[in-house]
Amino acid sequence: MKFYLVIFLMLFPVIFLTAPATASGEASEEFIVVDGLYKVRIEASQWEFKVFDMNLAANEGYPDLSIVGDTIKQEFEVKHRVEFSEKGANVQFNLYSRDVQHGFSINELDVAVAMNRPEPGNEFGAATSVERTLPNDDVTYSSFCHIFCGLGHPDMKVKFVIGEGSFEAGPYVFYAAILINVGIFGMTLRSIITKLDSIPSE
Ligand SMILES: [Cu+2]
Repeated sequence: MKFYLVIFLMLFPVIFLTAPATASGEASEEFIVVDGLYKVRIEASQWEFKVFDMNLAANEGYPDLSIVGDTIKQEFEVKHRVEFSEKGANVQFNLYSRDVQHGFSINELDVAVAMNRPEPGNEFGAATSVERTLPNDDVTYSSFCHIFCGLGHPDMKVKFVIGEGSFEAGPYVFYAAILINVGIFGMTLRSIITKLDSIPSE
């Protein structure tokens, strides 16, 4: 009994941290291309970029996401990682801020755009947009906010995977870290059980 209790207590934070990430109902990461053009809506707020597939939304009957409620909009939302499987296509970024001034940069595409702060009473600032041609390579680009917007500013990042994307060390580092943690967990568990065994049971 003690044994299972210890295991449960130690696994609790792991289960708790992992569950929301796997259970979220976000749209697919792969965006839809229409006539060689990806249309991306980005809403910046402190401190994240919300990314919406405008082509998918238009297909589903929502051509203007500015007038659509957050609940419906979530169906077209992707966070952190977007896939453009068609290399060499064009991409149009439509950028909106929901609070302070933010920036949107992709170094490799020569994009560095400032987003407008909303006027009092408005939900979004005036749109800024930029259009670029994607490369014909399998490559992954990172976008980030380049205008300091407060505490969480460094966390404002989205990855754009073009074609197959470039090699990413991230997942390997992640699994290596899990292996190390499992090792530490095993050793800790062993010493806890040894200690528990030395306590006389009721
Ligand atoms: Cu920022």
